[in-house]
Amino acid sequence: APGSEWWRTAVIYQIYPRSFADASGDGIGDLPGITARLDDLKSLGVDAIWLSPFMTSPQMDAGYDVADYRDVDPLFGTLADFDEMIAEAHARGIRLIVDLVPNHSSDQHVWFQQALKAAPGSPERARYVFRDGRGENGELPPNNWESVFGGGMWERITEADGTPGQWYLHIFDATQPDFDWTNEEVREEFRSILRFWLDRGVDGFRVDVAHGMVKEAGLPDYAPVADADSMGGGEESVPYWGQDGVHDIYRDWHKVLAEYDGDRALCGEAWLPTLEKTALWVRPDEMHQTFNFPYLMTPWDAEELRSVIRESLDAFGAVGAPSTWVLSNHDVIRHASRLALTADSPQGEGLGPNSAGKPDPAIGLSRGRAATTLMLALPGSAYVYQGEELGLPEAMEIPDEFRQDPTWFRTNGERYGRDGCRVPLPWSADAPAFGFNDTGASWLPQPEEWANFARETEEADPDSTLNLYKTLIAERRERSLGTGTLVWEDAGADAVAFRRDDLHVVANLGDAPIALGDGVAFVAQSEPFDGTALPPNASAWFTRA
Ligand code: TEU
Repeated sequence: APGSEWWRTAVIYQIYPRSFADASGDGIGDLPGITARLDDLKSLGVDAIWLSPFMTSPQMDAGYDVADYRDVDPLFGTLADFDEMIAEAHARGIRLIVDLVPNHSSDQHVWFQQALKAAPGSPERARYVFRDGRGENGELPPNNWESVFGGGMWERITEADGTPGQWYLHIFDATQPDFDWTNEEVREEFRSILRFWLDRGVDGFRVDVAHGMVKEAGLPDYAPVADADSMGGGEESVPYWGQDGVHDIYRDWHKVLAEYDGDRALCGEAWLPTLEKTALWVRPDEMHQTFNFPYLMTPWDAEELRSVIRESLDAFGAVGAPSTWVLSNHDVIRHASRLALTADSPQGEGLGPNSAGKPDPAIGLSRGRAATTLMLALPGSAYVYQGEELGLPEAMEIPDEFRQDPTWFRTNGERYGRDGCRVPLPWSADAPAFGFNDTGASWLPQPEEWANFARETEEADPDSTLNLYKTLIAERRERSLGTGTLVWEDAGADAVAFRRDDLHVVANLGDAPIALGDGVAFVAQSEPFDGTALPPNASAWFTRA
């Protein structure tokens, strides 16, 4: 039976568990910490939670390196804690989708440990991508691919590891060996893992690196073009991204989810260069939605923003899928900082305490609020990353000794890495670790000025970012803005302006105020302003008498 298709309009809140709330007091967030804060998410008004990895892991990439797909890492709690968390979320009408990491496992996964010891050509090795090297003695890697995290994409097995000689493939860190998704045993194992969590009541999965699971046959050499960004080389085809074979896997998974109550969703994480390619992920028998990264990547520019919104609605609409909207996540510079950078990649290259690209915090916060005010008026589903509802900026002065992102290590600090968007949340201004726990421990140091962004402080301030998000989410629900279409309006070259029934939405991306005309009754303003001239770096929702 068809379900409610709740994901089509949902506001989905991403929890990065190590940094959300820490009930145990060890400085790392956990599942009981989440359970204790569910009322705060209820009052924010979100429909669902996407929970980043919590499964058993040596944490070499913050849990995106899973050693056991059927258990909770002791850092975060137990399966019983998980069951309690999901029951309490459901009791509040909040759905839960969990992060699934199928492209690669941890090198500590029992299958990989067996593969290391097994012989070349064995069924154990066939679950991963093992190859002989090139050169006279196989001393050169099988091809020239470079890891997304920096350095090579291959590691050679030594005597100490197991049966020496061959190389294994890892798109990310060396501790994250890629599975071979042409292997039926791998496919069967993941169907079983899906069912394990579906049986526990999860409402769906966010599928990590959905675009990387299948590699081009023969693993041909490929070097990204010089100006390639993280989307993988622009328009050209990349032998490890977006290969046709991935679609079979999604069709297969779609069927597994449909065995349940028709209300479970797959959301693919696919960094693809165009919206047309992105929309192929969500054909009717594949994923239910996919992150709109072209939208996230759009700089603070009215014309570019108008066209990415138009193209998103067209591309997803053509396959009958909702568009998604996303501005921040645990891999990119928080949008309250990113939107004030002149030109940069969203992933921290060129950032850092002494970087010339250091954003102006006040402009960043204004633009961040304006961008969200625009986003939450769009039809489709929207993702909110923990802390953006507080207006948190990127933490840009993390001392080296605290850093944990493998990109920092693999590039010898050349890439500033993603730790700056992963700092534990501030809940109360005056408590130890700003109320993240009651011991004061914190795996990354929290900037002092975060006292001003504490949840409790913002609760009490009607003009806070938190109260703006609450208003926007409540009005969005009330007015059913998640469904339907938008009508474009003309408010000048520097504006993004449209109408949703009688609600007018205008964002000002220029340097001069925009006159909104007569009879304006505001429903929401990204920041308070007098009169009916919309200042630069602000957005508003209003009706007209
Ligand atoms: O990210 C996949 C990905 O391709 C990028 O976002 C990547 O993190 C970035 O280019 C690195 O600079 C997913 C997860 O979201 C990320 O946290 C994991 O590290 C990665 O997969 C590996 O599992």
